[in-house]
Amino acid sequence: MRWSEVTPRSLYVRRREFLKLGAGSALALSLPAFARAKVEHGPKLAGVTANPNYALAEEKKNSFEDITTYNNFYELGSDKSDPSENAGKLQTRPWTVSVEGEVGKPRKWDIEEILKSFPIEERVYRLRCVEAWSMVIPWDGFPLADFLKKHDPTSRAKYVAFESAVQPQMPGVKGYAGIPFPYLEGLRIDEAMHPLSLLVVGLYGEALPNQDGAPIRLVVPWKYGFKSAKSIVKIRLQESQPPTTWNQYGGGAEYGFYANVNPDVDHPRWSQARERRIGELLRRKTLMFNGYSEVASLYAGLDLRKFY
Ligand SMILES: Nc1nc2c(c(=O)[nH]1)N[C@H]1C(S)=C(S)[C@@H](COP(=O)(O)O)O[C@H]1N2
Ligand SMILES: [Mo]
Repeated sequence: MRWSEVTPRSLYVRRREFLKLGAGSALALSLPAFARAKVEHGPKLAGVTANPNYALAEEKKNSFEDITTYNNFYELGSDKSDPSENAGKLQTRPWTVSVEGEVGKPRKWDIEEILKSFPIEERVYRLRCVEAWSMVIPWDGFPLADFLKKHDPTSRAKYVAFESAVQPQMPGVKGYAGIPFPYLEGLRIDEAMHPLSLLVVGLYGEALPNQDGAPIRLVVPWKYGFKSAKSIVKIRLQESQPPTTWNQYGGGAEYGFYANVNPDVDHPRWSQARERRIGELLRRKTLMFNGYSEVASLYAGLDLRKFY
């Protein structure tokens, strides 16, 4: 096995230090506490109720430390440990989320108004990154559908486009880090309205840490993690399919617009059949739709190889 296949998150975090020590993986594996990056806890969220329909009791949750120190957030850097180390570079107040396009009631929301207007529930979801690692995360948030309906979508609203923040002090947005910014994502309207689609404002009952996409992000658990845009500033309903960052990357040959988790459709450069749950050594099988088979009806009649 290669180092990257047996290396738990904690070793990536302080990998260079381990390499400097010349520690073999056996020694390194016995020292996880030493490897932890310092994690800042956010303020407790008030009035969060656990939604029993999404308790995912059969899965072991990843730790707060896993979820907040092993991240993808290119605006804060491209290594897994960069977002937590650079978390302070994202300014989350004041924060405005603008809802525009094909809606009867466009609106600019201050984040505090959003937090007051929607009851927050806890949902434990699997997250499957397109890079073939995964976690189980207790998110705090509210259905995207509830939020969108407040703006009276018109009959021409066929898609929803999401735009993430770009702030000049974010270290990843300065040069060209491999993808252009702002980070853009999109869903078809029926995907956005599906009860699983969540706007997330916290995890483990605490305000969302910056590295996980504070103050508000999307989580779409049956799709590869890159669909779940972080630190959202704009939501636009529109008639045409929006351009998205990763779908445009590589001329569209690597990452589809739909990007549903599918063990049968490999990425051009690696297999999607299995995944490494962060914190576990052996790979496990990836489940169709990441285990959320209730979304299958959204794609009836679509060739999931062509529209992956
Ligand atoms: N704005 C923005 N959103 C993003 C990303 C990003 O780089 N920028 N990375 C995506 C990817 S590839 C994944 S796997 C998830 C990771 O979320 P997490 O770090 O909270 O686990 O965020 C997604 N959302
Ligand atoms: Mo990802």
